[in-house]
Formats: sequence, C-alpha cells, structure tokens
Amino acid sequence: MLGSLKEKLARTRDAFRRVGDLLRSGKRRDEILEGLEEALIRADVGVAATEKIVGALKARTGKAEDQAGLEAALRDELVVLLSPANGRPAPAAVQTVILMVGVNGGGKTTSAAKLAARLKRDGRRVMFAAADTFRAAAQEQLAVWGRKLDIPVVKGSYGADPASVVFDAVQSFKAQRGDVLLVDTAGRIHTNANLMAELEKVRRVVVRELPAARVESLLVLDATVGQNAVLQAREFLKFSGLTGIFLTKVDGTAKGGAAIAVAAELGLPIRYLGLGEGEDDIADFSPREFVEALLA
Ligand SMILES: Nc1nc2c(ncn2[C@@H]2O[C@H](COP(=O)(O)OP(=O)(O)OP(=O)(O)O)[C@@H](O)[C@H]2O)c(=O)[nH]1
Ligand SMILES: [Mg+2]
Repeated sequence: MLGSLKEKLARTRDAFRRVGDLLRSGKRRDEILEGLEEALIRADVGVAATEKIVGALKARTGKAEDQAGLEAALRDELVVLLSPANGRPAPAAVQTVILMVGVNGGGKTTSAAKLAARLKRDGRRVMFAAADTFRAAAQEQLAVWGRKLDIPVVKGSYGADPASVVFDAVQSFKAQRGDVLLVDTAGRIHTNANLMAELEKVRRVVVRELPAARVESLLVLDATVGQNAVLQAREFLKFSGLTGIFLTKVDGTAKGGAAIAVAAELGLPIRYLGLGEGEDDIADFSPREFVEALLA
C-alpha cells in the first residue's frame, strides 16, 4: 500500500521536496524553521496549520536539536494534526448508513461506488440510495455504478424530495436486510442554507427509521482545490452530522498538503483517500503512512 500511495502522491511529494531539502540543508535551526514556514505554506498546508506546526517545533525542540531530531519532530506534528481527537471510533451496529455529502463535482458518487465495491467484496450486502434529485443525470450516474457493481439502487423521480427517496431506500434496505446503505446526495441546490436543511432532513429520516443503525456522514472534498477545500468544508460544518472526510483526487495533484489544513482546521478525521477514477482507487487513510509517503 505504502508503495502505491507514494506513487499516487508523486506531485504532492514534489511540493514537499523543499521541506525535506531544508531539513537536510545543514542550515542553522532558526533558518530552517523560518524556511519551513514558507515551504509548508507553498505545499498547501495552510497558514493556520503551518503556524501550529512551526510553533510546536519551536516549543518542543531544544536549541541544540540536531536535524534528524527536527525532522522526526516535524513528522510527529504532521501526524498529530492529521489525527483530530473527535474521530469517534465507530460503534458496532447491525446496519450502517453512510451519507456522502459535499460540493458538486467533488467526487461523492464515485467515492460512494468505491466504498460499495469494497464492502461488497468483503461480503456485505450493500445498497445505494440516489438522493441527488437536483440534477437530472445524477441518479443515472449512480445507476450505472449499480449495474457495473451489481448493487441495487433506489431512485426517485427528478426533482423529488431527497428525504422521500431515502425513506423509500430505507424501507427496501430493511426488507432486504442490507448491511450498508450508501446515500448519494446533491452537491448544490438553490442555496447552501436549503442544502444544509435538506441534509438534516435526510439524516432525520434515517435516524428515525433505523434507530439502531450506525449513521455516518462523509464530507467528500476534492484535494485539487487546495486551500479552497477548507472554505468549502466550513459551509458543510453547518450540517450537524459529519463524522469524517473522504479526500478525493489525491492522485495527480500537487495540493495534497491540503489534507493537513483540512484535518487541522476542521477537526474532522480523514477516513479515506481517492486515488483515481476506478472503483479500486481508494485507500484507508493512515496519518502516519501519509506523512511517511510525503516525506520519504
Ligand atoms: N483522478 C480522480 N478523479 C476522481 C476521483 N474521484 C472522483 N473523480 C472524478 O471526478 C469527477 C466528479 O466525480 P463525481 O463522483 O461525479 O462527483 P460528485 O460529487 O458526485 O458530483 P455531483 O454529482 O455533480 O455533485 C468524475 O469525473 C470522477 O471520475 C479521484 O479520486 N481521482
Ligand atoms: Mg454525484
């Protein structure tokens, strides 16, 4: 896994090359810390997270810190920022519902398909709810994945209330004793406030109809937009149910450093990485592995 992650992260690794070069430059500690600040910001780590990192390095490494010590400390700080405390361990439950939320084009539908393919391979009974009724083609896109992966899809009509589609999907899920229901939602409706209200309504239906189920909401964020991912995510923090992040399109972007900004500023754990357009292009996110791959 680490090998292929390193390959997929090639462009982000390039963006971090200056960080590694600086640490091994033989410069004075003060100079290194100063250069590090600029190098991290350029690598899309974001100003707030960079300040935390440099501040922590100043506080935790002694004046006489050798360079190897500084590099190890940087790795540790990155791992800490990538491991926010509110990543709740998922309680065991008979059934799980996963809501995919996020702005349009971020990768919600594709990421739902990736999770579904993997769960199915693990022997779980998986179903899709096509609750993106705002865009005419959206339900069909999920239906195409459903046919490809041989996974049932509950659809509604174009323009239907997403909560009603989810209600129907939940009934079918209960009747068929499914294990995991993946709910694809709209990335855009008329206003953001409406979208958040709509997501709350969808979640209320799930919680009411499946009180014993584990309900997760994954915020799907596109890594290629860099720091804008943080801005997009802030809007979705108004939705109460978020449990984690699915960071997509990490392959081929130099902006993967945004993962650090996203986790640090939103306080939400990154759970999965999207590494391509195919159903197998998914990796569980491990902060330590990610940092090792970046700075290897
Ligand atoms: N390279 C790459 N492309 C991805 C990844 N995830 C999704 N994509 C592509 O990004 C585009 C948008 O993905 P969708 O899954 O349709 O995004 P969405 O969030 O469902 O979009 P809307 O339904 O319009 O809101 C598609 O062309 C996907 O193939 C990824 O991890 N890597
Ligand atoms: Mg979609």
